Amino acid sequence: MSGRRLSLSTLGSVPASMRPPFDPASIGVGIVHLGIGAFHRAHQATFTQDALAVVPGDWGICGVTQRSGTVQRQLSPQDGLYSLLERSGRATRASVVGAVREVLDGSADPAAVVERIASPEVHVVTLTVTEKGYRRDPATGSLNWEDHEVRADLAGRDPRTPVGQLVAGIRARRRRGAGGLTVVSCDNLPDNGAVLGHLVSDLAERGDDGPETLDWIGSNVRFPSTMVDRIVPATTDTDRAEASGLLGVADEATVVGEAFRQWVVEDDFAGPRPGWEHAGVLLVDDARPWERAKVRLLNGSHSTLAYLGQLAGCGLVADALARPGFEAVVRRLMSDDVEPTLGPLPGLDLGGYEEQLLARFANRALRHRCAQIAADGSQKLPLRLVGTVVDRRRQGGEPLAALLGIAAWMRCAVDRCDDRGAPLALDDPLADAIAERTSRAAGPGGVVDALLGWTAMFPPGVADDRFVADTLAELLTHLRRDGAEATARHVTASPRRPAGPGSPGAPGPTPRGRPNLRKEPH
Ligand code: NAI
Ligand code: CS2
Repeated sequence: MSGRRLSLSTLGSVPASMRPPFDPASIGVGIVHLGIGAFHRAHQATFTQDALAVVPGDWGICGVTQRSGTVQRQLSPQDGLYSLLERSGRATRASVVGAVREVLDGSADPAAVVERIASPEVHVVTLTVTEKGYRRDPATGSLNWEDHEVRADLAGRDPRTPVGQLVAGIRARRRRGAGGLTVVSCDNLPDNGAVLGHLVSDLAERGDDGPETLDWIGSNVRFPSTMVDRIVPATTDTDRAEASGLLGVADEATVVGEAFRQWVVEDDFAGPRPGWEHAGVLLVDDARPWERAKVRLLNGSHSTLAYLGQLAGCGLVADALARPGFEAVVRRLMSDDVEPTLGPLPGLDLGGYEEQLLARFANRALRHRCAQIAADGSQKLPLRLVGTVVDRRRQGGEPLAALLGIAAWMRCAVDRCDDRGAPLALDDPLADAIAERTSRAAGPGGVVDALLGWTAMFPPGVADDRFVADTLAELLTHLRRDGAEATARHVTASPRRPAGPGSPGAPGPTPRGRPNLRKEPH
């Protein structure tokens, strides 16, 4: 390879079948994306590219990195161009995406981000800033006003938090008469549109022109909820080398994904939008049932596999799925624990969807690491597993598989070692708080009580449910003594409680419950 790099000037040397279906230089910016990480480039940007192939328009994307200049250094020398490597089994398909037209470094130049959001040519802002990027207090649903970045934005600096950037850009739009705006969260958060709208309104209200800005938001800004899905592992140097070989020019910004992708968006826009429906995007009245099903079935299973897999010494989630007993845990999680908590999903074949999920997890070509999925557990588990436990207990159920996923997280987060005693890193914004809360805990019961009483992860009342507390302590004891595979067998050999949706009785403070775990002779 000549050492040349992918760019508008070298795009002509890339195999024609891999090039974008339009001239990237011909499209103006109409979208700002906050959090231009791997997932945006493999998901929303590809849907936008495909929509532009059918309905041309100025829907180029201005991507904003939030915490480092790495992605800007990867994309800007390439005129925003990058390749997507779709991996399924032994086949890899490369294509160049030309929808990203500009990349800003939000930490180095926050004023430029605000200016872009405020420009009248921009009609849509999308976000993938990770669950932690919203800096939300789970106990109140509002911003975490103690967060040092939120406080710094409130003190009047050029904003560096996504919510701060949105509020500053919306304020400027109002002052300039730049027209309405649609803000689309594409993070794995149930009811992500309403969550983000609440945070934006909370912060806007605290400004000098709070009432006027709130009124303007109410009439001119929309926050549709979405469900987003495509498994996109972090890119490796091996991926970059493979992409460069396939393209014939160096690509520093390639991303990897499975062939499967799905995007469900509420049809609630303040103004114009790309013709996403022409790319297969589902525009619906209410995305919440879709997001709940996806976050609880896919992401709840993903996290459970990731933690059990880490304890069992598995590097890849595909390896974890192949470990004896782990697939049975995931199947029980989906069928017994999650399904009864899902509302009606007209037209969705749940059984087929679940089988498809298992096949997607088994796609070893993605090389999706357990450690990546296991990261940020304090932010992910409340949405992926704790909600399932709370709802199942309200129905009188015994969600053992979901509780095993939580217990496996506790083992990873607190003991920080696997079943062979090898160290496990804890990549979590609340790692210090977890250590602080559990450092003096006496035994598994002490660890469980210390964590269940932590409203940053567990809603009030969960700690009062002795079945939950006792089962978690029992599972943590098993995990420490017998390891992940043996504990998985315990759970899947335990009797299944048929209590279904609508069973009477909220859990409330129940008498000291005994977990329904079959005891194996030691
Ligand atoms: P990534 O690490 O490639 O990108 C994360 C982006 O979020 C970066 O731009 C980073 O600057 C920004 N960010 C991280 N922490 C932040 C904070 N505290 N404040 C503001 N910005 C912050 O990760 P990737 O793969 O792009 O995933 C991002 C999000 O997309 C996930 O957290 C999830 O919500 C969603 N998603 C990811 C999928 C995947 O398979 N990777 C699939 C479905 C949804
Ligand atoms: C994964 C998700 O890293 C993780 O937490 O569970 O990013 C998962 O790959 C996506 O939600 C799939 O759509």
